[in-house]
Parts: sequence; structure tokens; C-alpha cells
Amino acid sequence: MNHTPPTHSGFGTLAIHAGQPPEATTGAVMTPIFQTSTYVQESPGKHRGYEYSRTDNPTRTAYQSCVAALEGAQHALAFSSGLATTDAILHTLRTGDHVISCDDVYGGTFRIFDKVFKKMGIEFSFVDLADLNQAEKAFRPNTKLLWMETPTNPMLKILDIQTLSSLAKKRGVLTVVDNTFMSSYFQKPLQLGADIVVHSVTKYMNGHSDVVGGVLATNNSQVYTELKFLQNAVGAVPAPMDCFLVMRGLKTLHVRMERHEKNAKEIAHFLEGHPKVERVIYPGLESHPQHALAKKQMSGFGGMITFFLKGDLAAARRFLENVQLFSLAESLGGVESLIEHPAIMTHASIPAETRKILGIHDNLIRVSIGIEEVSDLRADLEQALKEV
Ligand code: P1T
Repeated sequence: MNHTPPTHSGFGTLAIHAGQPPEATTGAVMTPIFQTSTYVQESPGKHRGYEYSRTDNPTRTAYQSCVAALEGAQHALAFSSGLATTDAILHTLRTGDHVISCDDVYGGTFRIFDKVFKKMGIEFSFVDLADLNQAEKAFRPNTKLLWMETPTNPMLKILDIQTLSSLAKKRGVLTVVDNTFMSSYFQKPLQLGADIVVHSVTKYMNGHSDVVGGVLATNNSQVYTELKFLQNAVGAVPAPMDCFLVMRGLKTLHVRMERHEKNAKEIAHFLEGHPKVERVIYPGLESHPQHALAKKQMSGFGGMITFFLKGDLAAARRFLENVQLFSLAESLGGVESLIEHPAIMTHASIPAETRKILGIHDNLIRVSIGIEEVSDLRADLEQALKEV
């Protein structure tokens, strides 16, 4: 029996089966956690495809194959965190190279660009890539990478992957899309022309807030070979147990994402109609300035909502201290609902001046809508808003 699903299988079938045939020696249906650092060799250099677990591990191989299938990619590589994935990609650059990044990125992504790689002589421009004019003007002769997060974190701006990728391609620049907020289920950057797609799998891909990890996928074999080399040479690989957990999480990705979205839509509408809320940003709302683009390039709107309270930092604190079911915590994309204050928490490493320009004000709240009963989530927000 051939247990490998054909590549044209539906998303849910690939999520459950891709890269995961029953284990050869025992028939175990679930891919085992190959908790080993090394592999016996018959003769020096003569082995069964595995020699050392930094280089390759069967649990990681299965997980990478599954992600590749979900992204419609030939290759995927897993890392020990989302930022370790970013680090590997930036290691393909040389001193004097230039990177264009969207201006609204996760605080940690900004930090590794601005505080780690800038020091090594890589140049960065942070640009509002939602403005195609600005995007076009940002290219320089030494531009090597175009980095975008879409939707952006935390302002949920939508960047036009297809147009931006083609602008980059014309100039021989590689495009990277951080697909963390949409997951492989709602957005397919490679099909829209991106060269590399990355995820913090810490979020929706794993979905249970019990793993920190990252992954990338590509159809460019040359890029893959270089990044595969770096995965081993730099060595920020995920442990076998984490690979197993993410793979288990992926099996329900399609089901979870549908529920995240259903709940988020309802909460976004509820917040939009609430008198203590100034403005709600959710790509699925008609009021989102790029709702049409979101509808075109995504197959769903996801579970992330950003909103402004009417009030100041004290009001925001009061609200955040009073939620009960939502956990006040960094991160997102887990089955449980999280809430946070970007200016003080996830985006503190962005300079205050820049935060102001981006709109990350003290009354800005970010929520990751989980898959609990939506009536309970709504009731919790309602009672905390009463305290403001
Ligand atoms: O935390 P890590 O797995 O290293 O991933 C970093 C990262 C990369 N890209 C995006 C879009 C992200 O949101 C993150 C991590 N973000 C959070 C921890 C957060 O709360 O926004």
C-alpha cells in the first residue's frame, strides 16, 4: 500500500498524511520521535541517509515534507524559532547588501535586522510597502531581499504579494513573505510569486502554544541548497520532540483556522459596534482599507484583531488587567485566546518615534482569537470593557 498522498490532494489530507507514511519497521501510524543525535554507519561514510541529527533527523524530515506539501513547495527547512529562520535567510547576504523590509514588522524581526545584521554591514530600508510608489523607489542596485509580513504585525496592513514580488523579480531581488498570521491554510505566497515563505510555527502552524519554532519553504533549488547548508552549518535546528509536536499540530490546522476565523469575525463586529472602542482593524471587515486586496490574495481573514480603545494607557491597562478568559501574554495563534499591548510588550524594541508613525499607540490592543466558545470570549471582553 502506498501511503503517500498525491500532491493534488486537498489541504486536510496533506496536513494529516504528507511526509508521514507508517513507520517502516513497526508500522507505527504516527511518525516516531527519533530522539537520537547520531546514526550507526556500516563503513565510514556508508550510512542510510542519516549521519548526525543537526544535519538530518527523520522526525524533522517528515515535518519538513509536510510543510512543503502545505505550501505547494518542493523544499522546506525547519529551525528552532521563527527568528532562527530569519537569521538563516539573512546569512545568505554579504556586507554591503541591501534589504527592503515592510515598516510594520514583528518587533523581534525589526531587532534582528536593526541590531544584529546592520552591525555586520547589511543595509536596511523600512518602507510602507502598502504604498507601491514607495516600494518601487526603495530598490537600490545592491538590493538583494524584499522582506514582507502580510498581514503586518500588529497593524494588519495587507501587502500585495503578487505585485511586490514582480517588482522584485524584475530587479533580480528575492522576495520573502512571513506567512505567520495567515498560516499555510489561508495564504499561499509562493503561488503569488514569492521566492521564500517563512513562518513562526510557534503560532498557528503548531497552534497549541507549547513549541517555539520556525520553518521556511521554497521552490528555488539554489536558494534551498544554500539554506540547507546554513541550517547545518549554523545549526539552529529544532529538537525531534518539537518536530513531532508541530506535525501533530499541523494535522488540525485547517479545522482550527476555520474556527479562529469564525470567532474573530464575530468578535471584530462586536468590537466595531462597542461605544468604548475607537477603531477596529480586521482584514475581514468592510471598513479595513485593504479589504478588497485581502479578499483577493487570502482565502480567509485569520484570527488576529487589532483595536484602539477610547482612552489612554491607563484605560488600556485597566482593560488588560480585567480580562479573565483571555490571557494577557505575548504570542498568538494558539487554541486559547491571548491579548496584549504591542507598545509595551511585543513591539517594545521598535523605537518610540517609529511606533508613533506606525500607529502603535498606547491605546492599541492586539488580540489573538482562540477557538473557545465565542459567546464566552465576547462576554469576557464585554465585562473588561465595562471596567474602562
Ligand atoms: O518567536 P519566534 O518563533 O522566534 O518568531 C518570531 C516571529 C516572526 N514573525 C512573526 C510575524 C511573528 O509574529 C513572530 C513572533 N511574534 C510574537 C511573539 C508576537 O507576539 O507577535
